[in-house]
Amino acid sequence: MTTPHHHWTLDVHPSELRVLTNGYQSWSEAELRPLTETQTRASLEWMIDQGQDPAFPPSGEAGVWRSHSLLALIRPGGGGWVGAQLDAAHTFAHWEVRAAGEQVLVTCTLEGPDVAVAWEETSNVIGTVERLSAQLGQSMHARTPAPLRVWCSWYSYYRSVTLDNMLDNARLAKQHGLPFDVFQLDDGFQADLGDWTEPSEQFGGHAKDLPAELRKLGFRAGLWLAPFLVGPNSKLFAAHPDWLLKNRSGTPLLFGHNWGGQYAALDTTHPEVLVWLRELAATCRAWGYDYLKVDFLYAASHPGVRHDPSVSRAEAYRRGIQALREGLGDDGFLLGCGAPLSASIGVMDAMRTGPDVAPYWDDEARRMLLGDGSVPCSRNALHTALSRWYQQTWYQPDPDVMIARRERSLLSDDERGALLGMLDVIGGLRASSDPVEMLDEAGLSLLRQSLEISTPDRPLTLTESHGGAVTHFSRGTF
Ligand code: 9PG
Repeated sequence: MTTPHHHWTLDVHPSELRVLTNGYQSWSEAELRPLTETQTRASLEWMIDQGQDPAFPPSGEAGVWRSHSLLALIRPGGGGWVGAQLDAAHTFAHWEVRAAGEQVLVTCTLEGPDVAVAWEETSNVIGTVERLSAQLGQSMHARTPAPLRVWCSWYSYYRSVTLDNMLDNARLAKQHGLPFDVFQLDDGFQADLGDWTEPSEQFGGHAKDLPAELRKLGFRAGLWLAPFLVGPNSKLFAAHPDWLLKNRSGTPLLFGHNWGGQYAALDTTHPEVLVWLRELAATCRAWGYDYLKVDFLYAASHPGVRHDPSVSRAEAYRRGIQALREGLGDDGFLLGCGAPLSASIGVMDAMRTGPDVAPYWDDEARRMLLGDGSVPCSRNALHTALSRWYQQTWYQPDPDVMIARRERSLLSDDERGALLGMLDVIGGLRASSDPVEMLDEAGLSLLRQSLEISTPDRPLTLTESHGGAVTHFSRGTF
C-alpha cells in the first residue's frame, strides 16, 4: 500500500484564515472555524472509535486542523484555497493544516492507492468547493434519487420497539393522510448484532412479518441493520471467529461502546464475509424490504489486521457496501449511516451527514467537557449537516428526523421551529419518529410542514446544449 504525500506552504498569516473541515464519517464533526482555534478531540477512546477516525483523529493542538477528503481555507473576502481528492473509492485522503508562525502549512496524505488530488487558489472558496465536490460525485457516478419521506422507529421507541408499535403508527398515519413513503423499523427487532434473522424477545413478532402489512396500508417497508457489527455473545461471533477483524495478537478486535459494551466487526476482505453480506441484504429484500438503513458502517474500515492486508481501509469498506448493494438490488434504496462519506459515493442513495437528532437542543457536558461533537442532540446534527451542504452532489443527504411532539421532548417551541427550518434548508430525506398518537393538531401541522419537500434553496444546475449554449436551468434532483 502506498502513502503518497503532498505539501504546500502558504505565505499568509494564520489569523487571517478560517478552515472548513469534513469529519471522517456521518457522525464526525464538520465545521468552519478560525484556524488559530483548536479542533476538538474526543477525550475517551470509544468516542474516538465511534465519532472520529481512530487512524487520523484531531490532534488537539491549537492551530492544527484535520479533515477528510477535502479542506478549504477562507480569507476574509471569500477567496482562499481548496484541496480535494478526485477519486475516493479506494483511498482515504487525510488533510492537515497547521499554523506555523507567519505561514500556514498544508499536507495531504493518501491512505491507499495513489489518486489525483486538486489544490486550487481561488477568489471564491464556496464555488470551488462546490465545483470540486460535484466533479468527485460525477466521476464516481453518484446516485441522487428523489428524496423520500420516512417514518423511523428510533427517536421515540429506541430499542424497545415492537411489531405493534410499527403497525399502530402506520395505521394512524394512513388515517391522518400523512404523506410518508416508507415506514422504517430501526434497532431492536434482532436477537443480537449479527443474528439479524432471529427476533429479539421484546419485538413481539418477526421483522419478516411487517412489509406485507405496511404495503396494504400504502407504505414501503424499511429496515435498519448494522451489517458489519458482530456482538461478542452472538451466534455469528461463535460460528465464524475467522471472519472478524483482528488485533495484532490475532484475536478478534473489540472496539467502540454501545449496546452495553464493545463489539467486533466483520472483515470485508474475507471472501466468505462478502457472500454472507450479499445474502443478508437479499434476505431482507425477499422479506419485502426495499429500503435499508445500514448503520455503524465505519466498522468495515476500522484500523485492524485483515485477512488480505494489501487491501486499503477504504477499499475494504467499499467491498462491504458493494456486497450489500448487490444483495439489495440496484432498484432498492440504500441509506448509509455512521459511514465513511466520500467512499460511499455511487453505492449509497442517501447518507446521514451528521450525528443524531435528539429531543433536546444540546448536550453541552459531553460536547464541551468531553470534546465529543458527535453526541446526539439537535444542535450537533444541524451544525454538522449544514457544514456539508456541498455533499448534495454525492448522494441524497439525510439530516435526520424532525421532532414535532411535545410529550417526551425537552425542545421548546422556538427550538422545534429552528429544527424544522434548518432541516428544510439542508434538504434531502424528510423523516419523523413521532408516535402519531402523541401529536395534537399543532403537532400534526408541524409534522406535515416538515414532510413538504421544498427546493428553492437548492443551487441551480446549469444544463448546456450540445452547441454549448445554455438551454435551461433546472432545480436539480435534490
Ligand atoms: C440505533 C441508532 C439509530 C440512529 C443511528 C445510530 O456514538 N454513539 O454512541 C452513537 C450511538 C448510536 C447512534 C449514534 C451514535 O445512533 O444514527 O439513527 O439507528 O444507531 O442504534
